[in-house]
Amino acid sequence: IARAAIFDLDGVLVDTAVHHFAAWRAMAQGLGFTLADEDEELLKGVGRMDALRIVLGLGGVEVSDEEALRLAAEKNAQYVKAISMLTPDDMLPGALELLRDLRSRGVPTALGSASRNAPLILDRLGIRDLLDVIIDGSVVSQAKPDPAVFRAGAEALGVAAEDCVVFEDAIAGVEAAHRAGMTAVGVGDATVLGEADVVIPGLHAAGSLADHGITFEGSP
Ligand code: G16
Ligand code: MG
Repeated sequence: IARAAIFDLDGVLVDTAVHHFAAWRAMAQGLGFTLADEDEELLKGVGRMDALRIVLGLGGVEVSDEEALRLAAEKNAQYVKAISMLTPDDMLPGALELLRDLRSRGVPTALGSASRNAPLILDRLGIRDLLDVIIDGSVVSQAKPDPAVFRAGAEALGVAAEDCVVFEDAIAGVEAAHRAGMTAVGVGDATVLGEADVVIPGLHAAGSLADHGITFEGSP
């Protein structure tokens, strides 16, 4: 029986992964190469500068540190433009319902995201108050698969790692959860997230977790 839930943001609560990838694609195009559809998985959950290095590596492009910062800023500007138009309707199916259900049952929740844009997104979606603790890329600099972001979430909630369940859509995030000593629920494609303890297609299917022995105990 778990005592806390930690949520990744991009790809779990909201479908911003598509905007991240569109911005990386545009950057690659500008540098003269094309990203393939399957490259997206490599970038999910990975911090901004690490993701940039991966993209440049895919294109075989080498740049100075200064140019790397400029490219990352340019990518981010396009991404921020896209997420500035998010509305509460852009939450993924079941996300709002699950957050509300956990809140009503007194189960503490945290955000564990690599993104430095998390506060903007939470405000656009209007769900900041449904998360007890917010750990994002501005709080923790080590990127997933480093477990730091999830450890910080558990610590701030005052819940032991083994009592936390992490919801993640990224391979790097599932690995981070396991390295933190937590249960990892993969959200998305079971063939991609095979390392997770359980995989559900989306948070709308969170009710089926009980069949896999994952339940939450709150203190209402
Ligand atoms: C997210 C995305 C990654 C992105 C990272 C950094 O992590 O999945 O693709 O590179 O944040 O985002 P930003 O450039 O906005 O700081 P998560 O952990 O929310 O999935
Ligand atoms: Mg994610």
